Amino acid sequence: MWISIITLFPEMFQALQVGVIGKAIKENRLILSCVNPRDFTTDARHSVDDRPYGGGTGMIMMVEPLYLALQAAKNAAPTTPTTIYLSPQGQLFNQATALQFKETTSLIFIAGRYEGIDERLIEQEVDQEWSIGDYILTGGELAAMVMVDATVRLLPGVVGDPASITQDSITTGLLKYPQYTRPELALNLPVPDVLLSGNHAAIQTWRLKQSLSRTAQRRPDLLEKRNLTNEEKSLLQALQKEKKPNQK
Ligand code: 4GY
Repeated sequence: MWISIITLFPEMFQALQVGVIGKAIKENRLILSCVNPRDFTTDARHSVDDRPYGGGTGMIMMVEPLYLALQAAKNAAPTTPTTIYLSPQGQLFNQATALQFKETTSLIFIAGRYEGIDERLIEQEVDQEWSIGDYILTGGELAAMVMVDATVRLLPGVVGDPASITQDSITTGLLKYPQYTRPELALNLPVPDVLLSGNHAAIQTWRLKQSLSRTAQRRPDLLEKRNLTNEEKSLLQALQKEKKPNQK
C-alpha cells in the first residue's frame, strides 16, 4: 500500500515509525511519504495561508501551494490515488471505512491547518471527506494518523495473528471480553476460574457472554444494529434473569 500525506508538519508522522506500523514500513508493506505545501511556495515569506473572503477570524490555506503539493503526490503515486480530506465536516470514519481503505493501493490524505482549506480545492481535487469524530482538532494530521493506523494493521502480514483482526470487537459487532495474563493472583484478585479450566468450549461461551453483557451495558446501539445468533439470544436472556433478582 502507498500512502502520501499533504501536511505542513511532516515531523508529526514520525509517530508512525514505531510499533506495528513502523515494522510494516520497514518490511515495505507500506510506503509512507509526506509532501509539504510550504515547499511549493514562491513568495519571500513562504506563505501557505491568507485571510478569508467575507471576513471573520483565522486564516485559510491557499489553493496554490496545496494544489502543487497534491500534484507532486499524485505524480508519485504508483496507481491512481484516492484523495481524502480530513475534517469534522466529513463522514464518520469507522472500522468499515478502514476495511474499504485497505483495498485501495494508493491513498492521499490532506491534513489541513488554520481554519481549513479553500473550498475550490476540495471541489476539484478531493474524492472523499472523512472525520474521526465530533470534536475539533488543531489540524488534520492526528486524524490522518488514526486512519493510517486503523487501515494498515488490516493489511496481510502486518498484525501477526490474522485471528486478532477477524476477532476484533467492532468487526464482530460486540465489545471485547475481559482479558487476563499471569500471575494467577494480582492486586489480590484472582483470574476467573473458567479461564484456568482448559475447557475451550466453556471459555468461548464465557467470553461471548461477557462481550454481550458489556455491549448491552456500554454500547446498546451496537447490539441494536446486529443480527443476534440463537446462542447470543439465549445468553442475553440468561443475563437479563441474572440481573433482575437484585436490580443490579
Ligand atoms: N474531527 N476528523 C478532524 C478535525 C481539524 C481542517 C484545521 C476531525 O478529521 N479531522 O478536527 N480537523 C482541522 C480541519 C482545518 C483543523
